[in-house]
Amino acid sequence: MRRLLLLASAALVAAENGLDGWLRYAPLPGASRYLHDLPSSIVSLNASETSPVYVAGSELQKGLQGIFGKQVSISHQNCNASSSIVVGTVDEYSKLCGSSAALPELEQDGFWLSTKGNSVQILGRNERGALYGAFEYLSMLAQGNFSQVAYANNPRAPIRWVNQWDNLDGSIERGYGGASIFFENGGVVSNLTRAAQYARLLASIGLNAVVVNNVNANASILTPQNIEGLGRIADVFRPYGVQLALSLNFASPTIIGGLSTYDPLDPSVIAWWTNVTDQLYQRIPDFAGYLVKADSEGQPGPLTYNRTLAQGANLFAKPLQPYGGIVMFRAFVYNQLNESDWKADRAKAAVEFFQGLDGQFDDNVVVQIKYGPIDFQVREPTSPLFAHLRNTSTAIELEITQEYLGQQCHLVYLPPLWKTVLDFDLRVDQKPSLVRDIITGQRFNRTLGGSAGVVNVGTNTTWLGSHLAMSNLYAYGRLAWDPANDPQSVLQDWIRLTFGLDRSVIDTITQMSMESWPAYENYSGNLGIQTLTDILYTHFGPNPASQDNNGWGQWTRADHTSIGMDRTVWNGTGYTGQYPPEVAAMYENIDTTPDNLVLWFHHVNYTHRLHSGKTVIQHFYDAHYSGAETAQTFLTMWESLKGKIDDERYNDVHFRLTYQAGHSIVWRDAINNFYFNLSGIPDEAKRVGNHPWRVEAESMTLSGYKTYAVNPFETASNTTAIVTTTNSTVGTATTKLEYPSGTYDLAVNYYDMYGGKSHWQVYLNNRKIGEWVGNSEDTLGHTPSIYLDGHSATRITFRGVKIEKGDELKIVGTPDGVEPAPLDYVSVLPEGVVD
Ligand code: GCV
Repeated sequence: MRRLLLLASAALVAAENGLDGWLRYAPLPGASRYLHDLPSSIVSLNASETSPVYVAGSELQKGLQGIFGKQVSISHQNCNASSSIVVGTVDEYSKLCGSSAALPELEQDGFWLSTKGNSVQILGRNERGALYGAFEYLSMLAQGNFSQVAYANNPRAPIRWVNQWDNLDGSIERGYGGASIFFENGGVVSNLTRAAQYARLLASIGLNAVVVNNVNANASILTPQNIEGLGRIADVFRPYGVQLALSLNFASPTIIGGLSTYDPLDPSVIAWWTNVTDQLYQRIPDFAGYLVKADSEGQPGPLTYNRTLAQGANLFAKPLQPYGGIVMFRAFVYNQLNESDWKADRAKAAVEFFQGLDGQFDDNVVVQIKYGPIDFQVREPTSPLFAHLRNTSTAIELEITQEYLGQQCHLVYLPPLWKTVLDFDLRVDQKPSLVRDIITGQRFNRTLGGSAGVVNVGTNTTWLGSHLAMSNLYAYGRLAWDPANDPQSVLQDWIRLTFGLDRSVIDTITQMSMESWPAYENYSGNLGIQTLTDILYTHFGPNPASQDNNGWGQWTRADHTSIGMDRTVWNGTGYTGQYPPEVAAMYENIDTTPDNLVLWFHHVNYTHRLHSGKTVIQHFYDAHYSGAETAQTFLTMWESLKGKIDDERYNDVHFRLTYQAGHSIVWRDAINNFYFNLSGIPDEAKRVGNHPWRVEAESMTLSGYKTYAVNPFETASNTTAIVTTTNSTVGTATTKLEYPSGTYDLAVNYYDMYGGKSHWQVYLNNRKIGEWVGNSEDTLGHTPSIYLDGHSATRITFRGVKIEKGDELKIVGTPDGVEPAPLDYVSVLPEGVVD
């Protein structure tokens, strides 16, 4: 019988910095009454300290201590002791403790968990399976779930990998949580404590390998000194059942090997890679394999020598094969294109490069495919390549790091986005063909397959740079284990483990998180047009024009009358024809294309009416207002939790949600201004370009400030901001406020660039009501921008300011470095107005 602890809200808890993630083992209020029902000893069936079974014993001990304050001893024999937790492999159990005949068949990494009274059995098919079982049991206890259970739990796929894009100098490509925990100054860091802690977190959600270096790989990762360093990382991973894998630079034989070629069929190249692989296995016997980005974005590959991508992949597969290693070969291969060619389409590239190669890859090659055909956009249709590789193993590549989705400065819970692809039915051969069944190997009878998640944790104690972003990592693991898992129920497990069992905490964070991806899509790129972020710079703030007039192929083809990519077969790029017939027919016809992807597949007038009844342009306007409005509510929802979450995490999250509320307005206005300017079609609700509660900085009385035409124009209200006249002049902007007397929120929109930390002060009738510093380069965890633009544009709000009609508002800006204390506008907001 399931017994779920219903708990009164926990009193204020001690400050937490996030380092333990969801493995806090926080005391369970009121749990003392269950103490006598708990096991009083642990039997871990392996006494070797580096074995996952040993670690499982220690975790169980730590968990019982933390959650219940109960001290429990560990032994390594006596497995039939009553009131104990026995943890080990099935084989070891049979050997030491008698028969395990009653157990169901387990698959690799699977486990059996049974709780009967105070006797608990956790048996893995292998050692890490036992550790996974221990973490599952602890997860139940930490959530106050004392159910009696007896079940087997097997992963749906063997590949449950994490990709880190860490560089040897310690920087991380698209990382927003600090520097690398693995590398610095060209080699492996000496202190690997964080690497071990990371492995612990990953193991607790069933993830089993980490590619530790960037796919844009530096060949010197393979020097003898670095192999030794990698060996040390593998040593700290091993007790958690986490294997190490490496990204390779295809041209390594020429870069560090002294060869004159990297042709994959050249015997000297084959010998070179065989030798490197042997060396790696000598130091790291459980080395997981290689990840290869070849012939993509300037990375070298087999095409240089007119060899196929399959020949390139097999070059690595062969030396790995005797050791059981795997090659993850990325399908992210494309060329620059010319937009004046109506039929050119980057989305077609992966299928064009790979479809003819199906069946030519060695069995230990897995083609790693990004969820959509472009690049981790806010919404993409499922990559059609999943339908083409029937005789090749595949894995889906997801991005936990929020490269195009707010870079951990916006709350965006990603699993609902991932599920649009995992649950998509490609209808291969007119049969059910869910992507999740393809990647797990079930649909095409492949033994390999699974998921790769780009995570990019760093040295920040929050790992990803934001406490709430950790739900994405947790959920990634749970979905890699079983892609049929439900995003909301996984999320709620994470909330209980991370923030406790208070009902209002669970409900509030659930609501915010589940609304976050739709909100982000609403205030960034709608209807399948892609994120509309600046694809030529930081991938963070708005810049719709950056999509077009370049060779990257992320085009919108927006002009004065129309927008969208025509990807039909009859009139466009022919991309729809890459899907199996039923799906192709759905997307080929605009009447059967869902609204949320209409601009991905069709080029239409702004006045085209959607299934919803709205025109495209009005949908843009409405969605942007609604998305930004929802983002304001995240902050107020979070504030309702004050006192229920420790101050350290409460304040940190509060800071980020405040930022998001402001930046969502920057997004809203930039995109709306851009398309209003382009189309000339007014907003039916008269909001766009009409801001009754704003005072433009350029219309204030200026001293030491001058006007500045912002580029892109749409990222400034009225296209203009003000900056100090020199980098050392203090600027003053003054105005009389002519609003009816009352209490308002006073919002100031400004630009916080890197390269300086300007200081602003706000006065009302010469009484200072607030001040702030432009230090987002330190606080946001991502590189903002050196310009006044949609990345640096931000807002600060002073709440509940009493204003009399005719009061004088003065803002004093002191520049710093190259940052000229830029200001865009002031909003005087009555309650409930978001302007
Ligand atoms: C690691 C996008 C990202 C790059 C990334 C690349 C890839 O283009 O912006 O930072 O490179 O994808 O996935 O290889």
